[in-house]
Parts: sequence; structure tokens; C-alpha cells
Amino acid sequence: QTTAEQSMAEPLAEPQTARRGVDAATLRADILEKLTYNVGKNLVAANPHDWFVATALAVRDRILDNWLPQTRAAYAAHRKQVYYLSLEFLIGRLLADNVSNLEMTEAVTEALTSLGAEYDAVRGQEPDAALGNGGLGRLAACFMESMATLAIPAFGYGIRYDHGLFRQAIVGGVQQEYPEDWLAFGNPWEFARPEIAYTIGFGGHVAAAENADDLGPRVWTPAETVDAVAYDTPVVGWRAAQVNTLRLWSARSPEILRLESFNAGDHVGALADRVRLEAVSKVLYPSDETPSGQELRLRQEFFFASASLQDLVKRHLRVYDGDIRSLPDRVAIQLNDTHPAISIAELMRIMVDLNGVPWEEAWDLTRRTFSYTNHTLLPEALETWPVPLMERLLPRQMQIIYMINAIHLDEADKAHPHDTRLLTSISLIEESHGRKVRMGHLAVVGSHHVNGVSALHTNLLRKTLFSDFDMLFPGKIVNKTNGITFRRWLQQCNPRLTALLVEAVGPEVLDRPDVLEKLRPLASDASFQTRFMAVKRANKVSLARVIQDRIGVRVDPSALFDVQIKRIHEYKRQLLNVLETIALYDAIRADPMQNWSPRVKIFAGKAAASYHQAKLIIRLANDVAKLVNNDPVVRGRLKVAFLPNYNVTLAERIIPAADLSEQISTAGMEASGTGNMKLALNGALTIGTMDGANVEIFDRVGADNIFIFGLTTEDVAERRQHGYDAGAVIAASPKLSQVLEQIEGGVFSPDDRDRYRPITQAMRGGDYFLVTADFDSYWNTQRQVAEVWRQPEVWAKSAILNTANVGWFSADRAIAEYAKDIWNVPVNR
Ligand code: B1H
Repeated sequence: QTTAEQSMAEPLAEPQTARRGVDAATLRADILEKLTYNVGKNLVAANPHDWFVATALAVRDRILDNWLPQTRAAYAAHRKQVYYLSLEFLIGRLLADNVSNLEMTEAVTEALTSLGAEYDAVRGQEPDAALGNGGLGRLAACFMESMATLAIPAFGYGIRYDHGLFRQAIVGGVQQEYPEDWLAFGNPWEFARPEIAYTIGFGGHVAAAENADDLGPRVWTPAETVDAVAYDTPVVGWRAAQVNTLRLWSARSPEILRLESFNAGDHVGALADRVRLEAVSKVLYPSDETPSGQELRLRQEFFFASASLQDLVKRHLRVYDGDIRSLPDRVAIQLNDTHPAISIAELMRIMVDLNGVPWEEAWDLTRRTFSYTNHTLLPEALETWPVPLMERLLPRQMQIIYMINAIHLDEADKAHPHDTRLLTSISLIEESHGRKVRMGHLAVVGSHHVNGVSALHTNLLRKTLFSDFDMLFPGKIVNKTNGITFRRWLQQCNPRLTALLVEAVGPEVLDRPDVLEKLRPLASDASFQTRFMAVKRANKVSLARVIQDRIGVRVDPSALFDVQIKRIHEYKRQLLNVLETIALYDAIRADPMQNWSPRVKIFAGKAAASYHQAKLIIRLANDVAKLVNNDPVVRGRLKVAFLPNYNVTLAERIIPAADLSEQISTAGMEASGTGNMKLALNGALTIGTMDGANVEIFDRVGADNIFIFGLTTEDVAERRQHGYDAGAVIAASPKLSQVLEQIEGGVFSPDDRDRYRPITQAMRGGDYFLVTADFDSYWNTQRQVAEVWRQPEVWAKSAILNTANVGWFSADRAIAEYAKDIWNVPVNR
């Protein structure tokens, strides 16, 4: 037991009241002290990064004042703990988040100014913590902030990757990946806890005690071990409601080096094992929606699952006098997708093998502790692990999975005799193409609740992917539509709009997003419209500067800013947007004297390094940009800007400046989306399909304030079932035919006509993502967008009504629902 942990467990009376705010003079002195004694610089030598570190450390002290007492108090009061297990936390920068949640923005600004530094410049020094790929990782970060805001005692558990998501550069229109190095200059927010370390085993063999039965304990002797070391980052809630912990694990080899090899003169070889073992926390898998089949990925999953469970069980046993049976009453574990699903087998091992709990009881406790969020239906994203790999790497966990499966299938067979189809469908083992463990099935069977991330996605889960489970366990699958933290995605990223909203509806809006509804009557108020659009305009001027600086493209801030920002994926259909861009280019060239209202098409997003089709779409967007942006006939009325290296910080720049939000996935394929919520909140109108949370945005903003087009989920299923004839659809659309012929004719790749063959072939072939099917509908809807844009009052009214009506998409609402319906923990709101 470590001192740090011990002190946390000590029952302490009351938490000291949250200390927030501080006067600028005190803060100035603190920053100066940090600069001198922690950074080791003086006023003359300090560079902006030094100021960042000094400021972060001064702010951190205030966080600590709350953090340790609150954590202790939660244990002392025996409050139920939530553990959010996620392989991704896409946090971004933390300085402004922490400063603002501590209500210190003015004091920090003033203190830094008095020291000759500038807050914005200092903030700009912080690297993004990019420990995630996209929406799933960002959701985990938003949820951590909301749990602290709602004063739910919670830990996030994940991996402290040395290298986060790759940095994207666009060279000659082509995506290039560079390693990301967020820790190169240290991380002032984290606390290394080298004394909090757990041993994680891999491989080896399993032995049974004499006359042990099938369900009895086993002794696992791993072939090799690596230590998981804790790094803690405090997570500050709004108005310092509570400070929680994000605990990320880093791998450390148990031996410094092989002493025998070293002494035998093999100095390098003595280090080789160490490097191999520590590789487990080196790098984030950049494979959004398509898990890699690599052994290293499975090692990552088990590494962080086992470390987190050992940690939370140890804490539980300490606080509750060794009573493991109270675990489900005191602990809720949320699995963020199946990436941590191996936890279910690992908790069984901890209970049965290490704590002597009988199997049936352990299984009951386990199922009452876990819940699982599903984030996708895409077949290629459903994790399965080859049985031989599992048997080799995690032999005891594989035995446990077999046993869980045997009992699970027995029970189903009893309830539904002679139904082999059912048993094949719900088995944890896929037997068809090489035996594989279905991690989604393990997660469903081992959880008390399974949730989808939008209403539509949840219904599809019930009707398709998990229909047999829905029949077996009615009520287990529930909907928890995603949400976003308004602190980051409104208050921090859009201070101009926040100030206007506070003035218009009162400061309660900062605590209660439903107050945004008071804006509704103002939507038709001419002077409010003017002010709302002036804010948008100012944000667009700022973004125009970013675009000019980063890619040298000059854009007109009075143009319609049409934005598609997200991972590049065929199902998200950036291609549809690019095709429409080409068609618009053709239309302008065909009729250059028409009064075209200027539009800027803004794209940003990364493609997985091995996803060739997605990378080719990036290249096409850039090739189109090159031609369109330099065509004198266009006269700037259409510009295309592909901004490289999309990340949380760039999103914070683009979202406040967007007029139009592109949410155009093939219906049924985007589980929820969260960018759609951020953009609507900041007053962008959505053009989108009836997919994911778009449906719920439609319900709330109303048909007049959103542009819906395209096939529905049912239409898509129908087309796919009855064989979709892309050729006929293309032939029937002169615009689409022309666009495809131009791409094929090398208009955008004169040096290499065949460059886009894989793209045009995919469309002329099966067109699985139904780009061609939705093209005309999308084109026509974009013309309606242009029509509304020509009527500034109509547009402004809709923009305001978007902001007014999306308060429900707050992560606080989402977390309050999880707390009530899944975790059974009280919420302080
Ligand atoms: C989402 C993923 C995902 N769904 C596998 N699934 C990954 C799957 O590295 N992997 O192996 C990584 C990520 N990500 C997204 O989750 C959905 O596509 C969005 O629609 C949703 O809004 C988001 C949060 O729920």
C-alpha cells in the first residue's frame, strides 16, 4: 500500500469548500514563483512556453486544493464510484478548460499581462493531448468533464500513449503521417505515481488445484510481465464543482535490463526485452472504426483493463474492509466500446482465482458492475480476436470466456430448446471463418445495461446487431444519446457568442442549457439577428486568417462557410461533398454571369494511414481545390480549403465560424455524431441525412431550420438488399455523369488520368455507400441552402433557433441519464 493511496483512503471529515477564483496579484506572484523555481527562468529569459508551464503550475495548485480532499471525502462518505474505461481520451488542451472552470480567466489574463505576457499566446503553447481518434475519444473527454461538473466521483482509466494520433501534413495534396510527440516538453498537468504500479501478465500456463471442479480457481503463471504505472491528471468540473481523476497507465519493464546479458557484454541486447515490453503504451492505434488485428492492440487492451481493475478492486477492498461482495453497490464500470471488454473476464479471474469467490456469485457481481456502450454497427469495427491468439496471450481469460459461454448457451438452450440458429447467433465464439472471440457478445452478456449513442442507433442495435440479445434480455439495451460539454464547445471556443447569450438570456445559461430556449422569441428580432450574425462574422474573420496562414488560401468572410470536419471515411461521404463542389464549379463556369452567392467549402480530417480510399478522397479534395481556387472565371465565388491536421484545437477555431454543418453519412451508418451538436450549438444550420443524432437535432430545431435530404435507413437497407444499380442512377443524372466523366478524364489530375480510378470504379460498381443514389437530392438541397442564404433574416432566424433548441445535447444531460438509469449514482444538479 502506498502513501499516496493511503492518504486517499483516510476518512476525512468534510471536503474543504471548493477554492475557485483568485485575485490577479496573488496569481501574478505565484506564476513568477513557478517561473523561477520550477521552470528555472527569469523574466528576461522566459519564452512563451515557459510562461505556459509557469501558468499551468500555478493554476494546478488551485486544482490540488480541491482534488485530494474531495477524492478522500468521496471514499469517506462511501459514495459510489464511476469508472469510465476507454482506450481513447481526446482531451485537447487543458489550460483554458481548467482556468475557465475555476473561474480564473480574468485573473489569469490580468496577471499575465502585468508580467508582459499574453494569455492567448501562452495558451497557444500547449500541445493537444490527442489520445484518441475521433468522436469516441472526444466523447470520453466530454463525459469526464461532465461527471466532475455533476459532482459524480469518477475515475477515467486509459493509456498514457507516448505518441498520440499522428500529425497530418498535406504535401502535393497527399496526406502524410508524422509521429506526434505531445510529451516532448513535459506535461505540467500530470502527476507521475511510480509507486502506484501493477503487474500485468501475458502468456504462460494455467494450473488447477487438485480435485478442483470446472468452475473452481486456477493458478496462472504468466510467461512474461510488464508493470503498469499510474499517471494522474485532475479533471476540473464547471465552477470547480468537483475534481476527478484521469488515471492513465504507462508500461514499465519490471527489470531495468537483463543483468546476465549486460555482464556478458551484450549491452544493447540487454535492453531489447525492455523495449519490446514497454511498446505497449508507446502509440495510439490510429484506426478509427476498424480495429487492428495486431497482437499489440490486444496487449494494450488487456494491459489497461487489468491495471484498472486491480487498482479499483484494491481501493474497494481497502475502503470496504475487504468486502468484495459489495462491489456492484459501490462501483459502476462503464466500458467505452468493446476495447476494454476483456475486463469482464479479468474481473472474474480476480474474484474466482485471487479472492476465492465462487463462480456463480462472481458472475452475478460482475454482471451487476459492468455496463457497455456500443458506438458502431459497422461489421469491420466489431472486434473479434482469434482464439489461438487469445489462448497464447491470455490463457486463463480464454478459459473463463469458454466457461461463461458454456453457461450462457446452456441457459439460452433451456429457454429456447432446439434453436441452433439462436445459439450460433449469440455465442461468444464465432465458429465460421476460423474461431474468434466476439468481444461485443462478451460485453453484452457481462453487462447489466448496453447502450446505443442515439435513438436511431439504439433501435438498430435492438433490431439488427443484437436482436437476439434483445429478445433474451428484454430491457437491457437502452438509449443514451451522446452529448457535448458546453464549457469547451460554447463558452471557451466561442466567447463572443457566450457574451451575447449571457446578455440576452442571463448568466443562468452558463449552468442550465435549457435556458437557451429563452432565445426563441429573439430569433425574429431584427436587432438581435444583427448582433448574432455580427458574432458569426467576427468568428469568420478569425478563421479566414487561420486559413490564409495555414494554406495560403484567401477567403471572403462574407461567403457562406460550408464545413465538413471529421475523420475521413467512405461512410461519412466527404466524397459526396466533393462531387457537389465539382458540380457547382461546373455550374458557375457554365453561367459565370449569374449572381452566385460566394461559398467556402471547408474540409478537415484525418484518414487512417492504411485506408487508401480515404486518402484518395483527401487528394481529390485538394486537387479540386487547386483548380477551383485559381480559376479566374470563378472569381472567388467558390473556394475550397482543406485544412491539415484536424484536431480538437482546430475544431475550436472552425466550429464558431461555421454557417453550414455537413452531416451527410449514408443513413444507418453514423451511430450518433457529436460534431453535428457542436456546430448546431454555435449557430450553424445542418445539411444532413436522417442518420444518428441528426434525427434528434431535426426533432428539436424543426424542419424549417435544418436541411434534410437523401435515403432513409430503410431506403438504404432496401437498395442494398435488392441490388442497387448505380449505372442507371448515374445515367439518369446529367450533372453526376458530367462530374464523373471529368474526374475520369483527368480534369483534376492532368498528370495522371487514372489517379481516381479506384473512386470512380467504386461508384460505378456497387456504390456501397450510395453516394450516387443521394447525389441529386443533395445537389437540390444545397440549392435550397443557397436560396435561404440569400435571405439574411431567414438565415439568421434559423441560426438562432439552432442555438436556442439544442441545449438538450449537453453532456450534463447525457451523464445525468447514465447516472440515473445505468450507474445508479446521485447527481448534484
Ligand atoms: C465511433 C468508433 C471506433 N464508433 C473503433 N466507433 C476504433 C471504433 O480504433 N478503433 O478500433 C476507434 C473508434 N468510433 C464513433 O463514436 C461513431 O462513429 C460516432 O458516430 C459517435 O458519435 C462516436 C461517439 O459515440
